[in-house]
Amino acid sequence: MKRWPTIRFVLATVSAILPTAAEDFRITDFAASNGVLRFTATWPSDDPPPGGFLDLYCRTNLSHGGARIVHSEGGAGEPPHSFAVDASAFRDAPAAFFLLGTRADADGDSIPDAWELANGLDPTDPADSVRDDDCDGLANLHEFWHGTDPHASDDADTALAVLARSVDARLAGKAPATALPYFLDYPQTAFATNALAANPGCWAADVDFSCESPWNDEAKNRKSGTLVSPVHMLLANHHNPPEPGTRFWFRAPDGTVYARSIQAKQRIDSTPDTDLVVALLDEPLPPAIEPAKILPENFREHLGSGLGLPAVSLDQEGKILVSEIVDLETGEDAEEELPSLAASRVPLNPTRATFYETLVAGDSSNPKFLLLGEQPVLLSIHWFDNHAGASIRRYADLIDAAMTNLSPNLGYRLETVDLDRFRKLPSTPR
Ligand SMILES: [Ca+2]
Ligand SMILES: [Ca+2]
Ligand SMILES: [Ca+2]
Ligand SMILES: [Ca+2]
Repeated sequence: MKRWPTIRFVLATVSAILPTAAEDFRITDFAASNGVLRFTATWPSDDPPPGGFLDLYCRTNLSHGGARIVHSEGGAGEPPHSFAVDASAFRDAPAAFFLLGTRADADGDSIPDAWELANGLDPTDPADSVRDDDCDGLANLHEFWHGTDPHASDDADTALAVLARSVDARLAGKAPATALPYFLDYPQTAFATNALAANPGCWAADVDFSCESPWNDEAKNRKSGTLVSPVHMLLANHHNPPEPGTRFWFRAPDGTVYARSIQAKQRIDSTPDTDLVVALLDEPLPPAIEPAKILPENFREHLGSGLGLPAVSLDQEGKILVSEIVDLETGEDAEEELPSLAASRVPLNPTRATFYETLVAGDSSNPKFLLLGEQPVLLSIHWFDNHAGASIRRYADLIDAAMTNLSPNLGYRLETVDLDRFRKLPSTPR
């Protein structure tokens, strides 16, 4: 088992990140497990100011530069304050030094005063954080999060901006009441043979979501299967019960319906439990039903944590809902038995927020995607009231192994989208 590096905690400020001496940065409840470091910190003085920023930096050497923010929180209250830090960045170092800093945010718009002043925004006006001054698809708040320039639209060719615009451009001018439903007359009781007509007024009418089974299954529990190869489907394990013989229906963009049955299934066996099942179908689906693609392994070079990106998902009413990414792949939590999650929340962006709805009761097994142009990119296949489901990217190797095990001679694996055709994000955000 790998040893943890030596951990040291020191108090610092952002302007003087190298401290002269350790001060009263007191640590309690320190614990380390499954690659996550947790601790509670108290510190003297009135820092941070109410509503200000609290930043935790990490560096692996105190004698030269290179500290990076490992946790940052706007609107942070008085101490004590609890942290959970992904240890992957310093796991191979002999030592790790944590430094705590604060930044003021006078208007409480989640952008620090100093960054607003340095980038021509108004530190007394909260309205500027959701504006997109350079029309590149990234709100000023998102430009701050990702270290891009709020007054230069050359960020427009990053994957981050393309993913944001892919949703925002489609939402523009649409009314949720008529534009949320993906289908006309979505069946509430009958399944199977219904003809499902597409809603031409849907905000995402031109996007091919044929990978998702809109009729759910014969158990009528209103939950989806998501196709990831012509013969493999992903389901939530709590999707009761996706047993062999259970039928699912897929709809091609031209309206043709294809019925398939589960021939065999394999649960993704991991701790914490991912709640994922791979199902093998009795017959391949034709190319008209396009399997979902996933993020590539190097997605963080292009998207960082993905914070602020819009995500989309179908629900059991056949609507295409919008939520906001908190992280595309969070750390695992063995103590709370949570797997690595693709986590989202109510969008901060006011237009996106009108296309957000809370989950219909019992409707926890529907996939969540990013939208890259017209291409849905699968993030998770279920979500709950905390708006998080196991990250498919994180468990791709286990899913590939299950697909191979279920059909050894077919050679199918999860397919990824190519993000390397886009300009990468700055390497040192903020
Ligand atoms: Ca501010
Ligand atoms: Ca402001
Ligand atoms: Ca912008
Ligand atoms: Ca920009």
